[in-house]
Amino acid sequence: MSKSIVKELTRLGNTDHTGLLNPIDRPLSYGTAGFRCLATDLPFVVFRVGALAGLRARQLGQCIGVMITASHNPMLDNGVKVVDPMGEMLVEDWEVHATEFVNAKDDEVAAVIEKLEHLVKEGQLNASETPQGKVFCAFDTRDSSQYLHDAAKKGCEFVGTEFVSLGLLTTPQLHYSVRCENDPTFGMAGELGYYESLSNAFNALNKNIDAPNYDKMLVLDCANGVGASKFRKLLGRIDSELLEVEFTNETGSLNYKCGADFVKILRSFPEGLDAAMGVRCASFDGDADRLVYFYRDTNGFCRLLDGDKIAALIAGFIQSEVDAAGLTGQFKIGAVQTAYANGNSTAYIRDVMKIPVDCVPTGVKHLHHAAIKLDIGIYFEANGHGTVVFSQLFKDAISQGDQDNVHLKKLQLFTKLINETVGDAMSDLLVVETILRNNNWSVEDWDAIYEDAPSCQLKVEVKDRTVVKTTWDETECTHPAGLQKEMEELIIANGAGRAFVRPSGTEDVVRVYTEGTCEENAKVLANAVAHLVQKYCA
Ligand code: 16G
Ligand code: MG
Repeated sequence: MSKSIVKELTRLGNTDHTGLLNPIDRPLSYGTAGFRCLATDLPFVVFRVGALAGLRARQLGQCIGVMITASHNPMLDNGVKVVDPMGEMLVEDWEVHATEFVNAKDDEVAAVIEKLEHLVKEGQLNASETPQGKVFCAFDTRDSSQYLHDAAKKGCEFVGTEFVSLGLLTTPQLHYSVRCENDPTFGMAGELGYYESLSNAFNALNKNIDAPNYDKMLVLDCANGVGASKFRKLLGRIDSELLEVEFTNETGSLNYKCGADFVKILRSFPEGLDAAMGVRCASFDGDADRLVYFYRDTNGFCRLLDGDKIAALIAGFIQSEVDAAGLTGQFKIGAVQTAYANGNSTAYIRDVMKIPVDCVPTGVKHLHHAAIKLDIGIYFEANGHGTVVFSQLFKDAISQGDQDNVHLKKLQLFTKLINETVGDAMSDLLVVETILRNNNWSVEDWDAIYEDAPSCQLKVEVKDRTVVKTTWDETECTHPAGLQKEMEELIIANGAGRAFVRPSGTEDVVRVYTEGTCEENAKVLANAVAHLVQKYCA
C-alpha cells in the first residue's frame, strides 16, 4: 500500500481500522455496485459492512462474501459489496439494512445492530442447530484495498463471526468461492479449485478441433488490474497448443487509459496496445468482471465486439448444441439485456435467432434475477458484464442423458467453463475462445453476424441527478415532466434513432444513450438530449 494512502486514512482517525464512527455528513446508499466512493471516506463504511456481512452470515448459517473493489473506477476510489450464499448479489432487504447501518449517526449505530441481531435470532429459530456462518473477504489491487480489508475484518469480528481472508482475487473468483463453500457440488472453494475447473473444461472442449480460420493468438489488455496475475495463473493450466496470450497493461496505473470500460466508451485501442490488422484483442476491467473484444479492421479502425456481441455468440452456440443434442424445444432459452443493448443486437437475437429477449434495469442483480427464471438464461450488459445460468432441470437432463452424445457432453463442459454466479472476464474469455474455435471463426467472422447500430453515450453533470426518474426498464423518462416528450420530438426531427436518459447509480451524473443513422447523427442527437437534460434539471 502506498504510504500516502495509509497516512491519509490514519489522518482521518482510523488508525485501528475500526472507523466505527461516521465522519461523513452526506448520505451514502448501497447501489448496484455496493458502496463506492473515495477510498479515504470508506474505512467506517467497510467496518460496518464487515459487521453487516457477519450478521447476515449468522442469520443464514452460511458463508457470505465481502468484495473490496471499485472495478473500472480510478485508483483512488474504492468500494465494498456483499455477496449472498449462492454467489449472487445481496438480497434487496439487506441492501436497505446496509444503507441504514452505514448512514446511522454514531449514537444510532447500536440500535441498528440490535435490530439486525434480532433478524439473526429469527433466522436461527428456523434452524435445527445453531449455525455459525462465516465471511469470505477478497480485494483488488488498489493501494487502499488491504487497509480496507482490515477494516472489514474488524467489523466482522466485532459481531463475533469468523472471518476468512481470501486475499487478492478478481470479483468473480470471490463470488465463485462463496458459492462453492455453501454448495460443494458447484466446485471447490478458492482460487485453485476455480483454475482447475475452468481449465479442465476449456482443455476438454477445445482439444482435437481442427479450426484453420481460428488463430490461437490473443492480445490481452488487463487494465493494470487483478486480472493480469490471475489470468496468468489460469493460462498456466491451459494447453498452449490451444491458446496463446500476449499480455499488456499488467502493472501500470489501474484502469488508466485502458481496460474494458475505456475501450467500450471510446471505441478505441487502449494505451500500450498496438494491434496489427485482424489480430484478436480483449480487455478486462480493473476487477475482471467485464470483458470486451476488439480488433483493427482493414481501414485501420478499432472495431468493438462488446457484451451484446458476446451474448449473441454464446446464444448461437448454445442453441445449436441444444438442437444437435436432440433437446430442441424442451427448455426455455432466453437472453436478458438492458436498455443500453445495441438495437441491432436485440433484433438479431430475437428476430434472426428466434430467441426471446427480456429488457431489465441496469445492474447485474436485475439481469441475474430475470435469467434464473429460464432453463438457459444468457444475460449480458453492453459494457461486457454477463454470464449464462442454467436451471437444475437442464443440468439434470444433460448429466443423465446418453453420455456418448458429444453435444450433451459439450453442454456439460460448458456449464463448468462459464462462471454461473456472476459475469466473469476470465471465464467469458475462455468461453468466447472456445466458441470461435468450435465455429472455426476468425474475429471478423464473429463481428459479421450483425452490424451495430451507430450509437453514442454521454454523461451530463446536473445539480441533482435524482430528479430524473424512469420507467422500470429505464427506456422512458417519467420525470421531470415534459423531458420524454421533447426527447421524442428530437428523435423525430433527427430523422431516426432511439434515445434514453437515466441517473447513474455509481457517479453523480445523468447518462444519455442514443442510436442514429450514422455515428455523427447519433452524436448530434446525444448532444441535443444532453442539453434537454440540463434544461430540465436546472
Ligand atoms: C455497476 C453495476 C453494473 C452496471 C453499472 C452501471 C453490478 C455488480 N455492477 O457497475 O452492472 O452496468 O453499475 O453504472 O451490478 P451506472 O449506473 O453508473 O451507469
Ligand atoms: Mg468490474
